[in-house]
Amino acid sequence: MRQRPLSLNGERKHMTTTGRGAIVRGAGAPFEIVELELDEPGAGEVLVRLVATGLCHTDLGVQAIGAPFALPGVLGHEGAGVVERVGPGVTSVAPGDQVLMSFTSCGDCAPCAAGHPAYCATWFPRNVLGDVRGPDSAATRVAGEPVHSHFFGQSAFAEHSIADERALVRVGPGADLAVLAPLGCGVITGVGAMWNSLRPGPSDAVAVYGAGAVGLSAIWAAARRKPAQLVAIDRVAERLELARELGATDTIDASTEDVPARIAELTGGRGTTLAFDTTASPAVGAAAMASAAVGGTVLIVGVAAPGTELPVEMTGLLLGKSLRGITMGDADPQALIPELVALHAAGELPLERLQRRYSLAELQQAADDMHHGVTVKPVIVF
Ligand code: CXF
Ligand code: ZN
Repeated sequence: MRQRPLSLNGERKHMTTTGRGAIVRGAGAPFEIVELELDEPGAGEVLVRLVATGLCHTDLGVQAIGAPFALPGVLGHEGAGVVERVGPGVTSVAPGDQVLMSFTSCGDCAPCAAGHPAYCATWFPRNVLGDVRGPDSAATRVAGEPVHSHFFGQSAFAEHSIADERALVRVGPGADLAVLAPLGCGVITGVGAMWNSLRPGPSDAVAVYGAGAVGLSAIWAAARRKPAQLVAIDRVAERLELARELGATDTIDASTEDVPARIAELTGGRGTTLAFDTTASPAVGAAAMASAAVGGTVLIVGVAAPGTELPVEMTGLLLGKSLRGITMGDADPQALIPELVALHAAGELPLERLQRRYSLAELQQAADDMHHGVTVKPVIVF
């Protein structure tokens, strides 16, 4: 990292921070490592030196289609690092603090006030569109040209980030940031689904469709509530093995087994009282509804293409079934992330089991490995 004063008329005005980062130039383009020029943190912003950033399928989805976040831009939204400088009005963190980065929110609207920042009235523009500063005051440039930033209030595939204060969660000086980085999105999304929404109890038969980072986090979280049954469904044997390690009582390999028939068999014909579908597949969502018990609930988290419809058999709903969706585990990062950090420190959250580490230069390889199921959760370590 280098910092040089920008001077006008010989007078020192402000610093530009430079360092390596990954940009995607357009839809379908690979991650490209370039020198980024970062502005000073503005009001409510924080300059963070990244230590690690996890990859999430949302990064790859934007890379593939170049939307809704505009390209060229800097993706990455599971950052972890150390605060270098804070902008005007920042009170919750100070230089030297270790922070995990999650999603941002306004803090003022009714959902934020009620403790549901994932349903912030301005969630989509602040997190998915980014660029909260407006076109004339870009936080990040490449060779003097603005590139889009503030993805999830952070754009963390870079050695430095101008982050939104509300995207940051302070953690203790001893916290291992490289291990904890994925808490910011994937882990809270899965854990929050179980602890904030489905809330399984001892009589529940729970199914989790898809054993990626979100599904496995959900299985771990559900297991702590000790449901009667906890069934993991995936097409990759190693992921089903991990699911068992994290507490699944049963597994179904969807590449070789008849999933509805196995669920019926495992639940004695009752079906699942609670199901969590991470696959973003309409067919899987519909099958989860068909396999739900009388009065059962299916919770959808996967991000499908806009306009995608989920076909639900209407008479099934008359059996008291419910279908709902969730964003970011309906979590308040300031509450849930410290709780998970403490559980990890106590040896109860084996995050390391899901991860493989890569350098920034290996980011495209990490993305390809996640896409092909080589690793559940790649983490870039700077
Ligand atoms: C998603 C959740 C739904 C909208 C876009 C982002 N979460 C995390 O990657
Ligand atoms: Zn994500």
